[in-house]
Amino acid sequence: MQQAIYQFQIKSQPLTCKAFGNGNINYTFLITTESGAQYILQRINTHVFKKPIQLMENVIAVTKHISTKVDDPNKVLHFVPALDGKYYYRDERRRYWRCYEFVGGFCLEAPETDADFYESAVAFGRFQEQLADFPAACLHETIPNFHNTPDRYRQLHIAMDEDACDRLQYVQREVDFLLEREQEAGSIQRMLESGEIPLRVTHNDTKLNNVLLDQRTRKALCVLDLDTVMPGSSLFDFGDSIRFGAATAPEDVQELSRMSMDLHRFEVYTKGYLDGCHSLTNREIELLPLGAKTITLELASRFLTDYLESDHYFKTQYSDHNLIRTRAQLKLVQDMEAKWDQMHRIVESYMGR
Ligand code: GN1
Ligand code: MG
Repeated sequence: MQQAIYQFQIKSQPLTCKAFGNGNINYTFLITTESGAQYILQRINTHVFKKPIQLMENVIAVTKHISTKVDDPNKVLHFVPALDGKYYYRDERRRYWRCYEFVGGFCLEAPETDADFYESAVAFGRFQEQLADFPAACLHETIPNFHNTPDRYRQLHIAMDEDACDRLQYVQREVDFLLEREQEAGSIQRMLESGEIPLRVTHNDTKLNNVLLDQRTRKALCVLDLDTVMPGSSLFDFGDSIRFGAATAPEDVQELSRMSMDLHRFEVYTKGYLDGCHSLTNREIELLPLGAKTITLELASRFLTDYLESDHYFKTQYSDHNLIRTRAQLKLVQDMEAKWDQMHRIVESYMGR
């Protein structure tokens, strides 16, 4: 049993504790209690989230805002206060914990049906819509420059210059691929800065496995993992869902021939996202394919940076894991490029609706 659970105001005696989910950053446990009530206990990764108290202020503000907009209490997360009333507990080793009620439901690593993927798209679209009137100025920036793609490239350049563990020699092809696309990858950030596309309050980590689906109906209950809710671009929220959920293989597949982008799934998600969120401008809709490509390049450069810096950021299961992830993302980019015109035709059919 993780002792931290006893520091939260849960209503019944904890019985079991199991590692839960597949997050790459935090440490997550499912706690089952005597009464049958279940809780998620999470240890926040403070190497990644340097200001956990501010992070929890964001998460609580966002969930409170959403709870005023939903008809069903299961459609938003309910955080449990610690014994002192705060929404986190700091243990004697200065590790930060939080806890929320778990009402059941499940997350998918890949859509099993189109309907699953459509549901997740509506959930993320709706999330965007629910936060459209959230006062963005109240949000702390939990990870500065999180989806600032030029800044991610800048960090890659630093990692290459330093080459701290002599790994650059193994990744020349991957580096070349990324650098050939550096200009294009920075264009969304530049459009945000010039005001050509709006800055919105976005989720910023819209993987399919961050959506909780109802066990019985398979309808989306709510969106999880609110740590990166910050001002950002809808293009990245859309794009990250495509990168993860419209891919034909997991993000760390070794056999690159298995990795491609499923155009049909791309269309399903486009429809769902725009059904959930009505406020995108035509310019944003037109740029959705670029959102998918940019976020995939950005994550590839983050994985590669982490590989060059000896894997201190993402959890890894074996020594080349971040390199394998990089290659899988680049293969996905390559396939998007091959399908570029078709992706455009799809999104254009949704413009002006
Ligand atoms: C991390 O923890 P998880 O798996 O939901 C990461 C995302 C990446 C993702 C890649 C805070 O998210 O940005 O896209 O891994 N989160 C953070 O799987 O860096
Ligand atoms: Mg997650």
